[in-house]
Amino acid sequence: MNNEVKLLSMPHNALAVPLHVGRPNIGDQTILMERIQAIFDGNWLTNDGPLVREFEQRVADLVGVRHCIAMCNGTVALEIAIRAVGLKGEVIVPSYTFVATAHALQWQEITPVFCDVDPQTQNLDPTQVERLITPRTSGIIGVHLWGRPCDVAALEEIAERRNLALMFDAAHAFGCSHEGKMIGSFGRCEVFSFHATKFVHCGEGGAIVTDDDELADKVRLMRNFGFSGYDNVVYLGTNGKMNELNAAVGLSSLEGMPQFIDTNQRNYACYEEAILELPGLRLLEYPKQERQNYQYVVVDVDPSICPLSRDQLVQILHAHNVLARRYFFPGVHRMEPYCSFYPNAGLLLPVTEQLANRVLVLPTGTSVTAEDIDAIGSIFAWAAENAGELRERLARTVPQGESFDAEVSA
Ligand code: T4K
Repeated sequence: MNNEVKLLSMPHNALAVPLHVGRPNIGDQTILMERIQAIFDGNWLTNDGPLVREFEQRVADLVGVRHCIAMCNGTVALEIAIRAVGLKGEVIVPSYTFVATAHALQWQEITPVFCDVDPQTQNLDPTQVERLITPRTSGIIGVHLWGRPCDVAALEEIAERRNLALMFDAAHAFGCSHEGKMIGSFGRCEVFSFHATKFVHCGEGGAIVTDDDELADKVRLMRNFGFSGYDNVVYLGTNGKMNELNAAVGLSSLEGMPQFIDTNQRNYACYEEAILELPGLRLLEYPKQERQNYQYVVVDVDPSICPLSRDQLVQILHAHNVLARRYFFPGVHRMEPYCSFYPNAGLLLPVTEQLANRVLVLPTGTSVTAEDIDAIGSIFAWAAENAGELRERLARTVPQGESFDAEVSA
């Protein structure tokens, strides 16, 4: 760690153990171990095994759809969904998302067309979507960022009127609802990620959920090389299968959901207090009337009020072992290969650019306690009191906007 960054620490209040964003929520480990033992006793490790089927059934029941097809991860699930839905040419996606949303298209030589987001919802702005449609556009992929729903009705209306396919990247939104209906049940299909950092996880995993029987059949074939029976390949396919070990982790995680939600909600309430210590911080709200997983504690740092910039604050937090993240900085349009394709894309994405530069995500989940958040509140208070000196020290370290990950994690 750079000396100037070290000097940012309050002498007494660094967290003893680093607090990560995305520390996995672990379910009941005794039951998990029993399941793992049963996998080896049964000698069936992958290829549509009994635990994968059980996991699929439980996810489908929870979401209220006819089909859940479990996959090895969310990115492959997106790739398969995109191919099965028949997307080609250009597809409209947000840039304010994790890079996998765009990569899943580009990987198949489909052009992601980046659309700006609405500043309130942080999700695709339907008005902007409409403007980006060209004769090459085949579809729209909305992302329910942080588990907060897209404007589904507006996107459905556009898709229907312009004859486009609509699907959703619901990587963050497992266990969340929109207008009383579970996320996972909208569009042609939706895709979940069950990565270790997600609210419910399999270690690595993903799934496509849909009510479309034909699409579900196609996706099942594509997930397993296109095999229909022992020797018959009827489709171009890949290996997208979830294995039994990941399904075992997923089942325990599903069973832990009530506890994970309670903890996340408690942590969120603690953060509501903690952020008051530093002016200009605002927590992204979750609609109270809907089901939510509260997996992301997202903070907007208003540069006109906060005495420290988002990046300065992240550096200070890291110096205290609070490993806040700049999700999703710098915006997918500023990453390769997209920044080489569209060097001026930022001009068309003012809201994305603004969010990417002022949002930070704080640690939550079952490994974060109310006391930890109390300590984070004290760091905010201390930062508010010492903002002038901290700004000066930080100016001597890393120029703003550049990556400081290596320094703070060293
Ligand atoms: N669409 C969207 C909107 C997504 O957000 C994602 C994934 C996808 C699609 C693709 O789904 P997957 O193919 O991943 O299933 C992380 C996750 O790897 C990624 O799944 C997630 N989104 C993204 C938002 O976050 P990184 O590069 O930030 O991960 P990393 O390695 O820095 O880990 C994040 C934090 O979690 C670290 O602070 C450490 C902690 N962690 C992580 C792991 C894996 C642990 O404490 N334990 C662990 O086992 O992408």
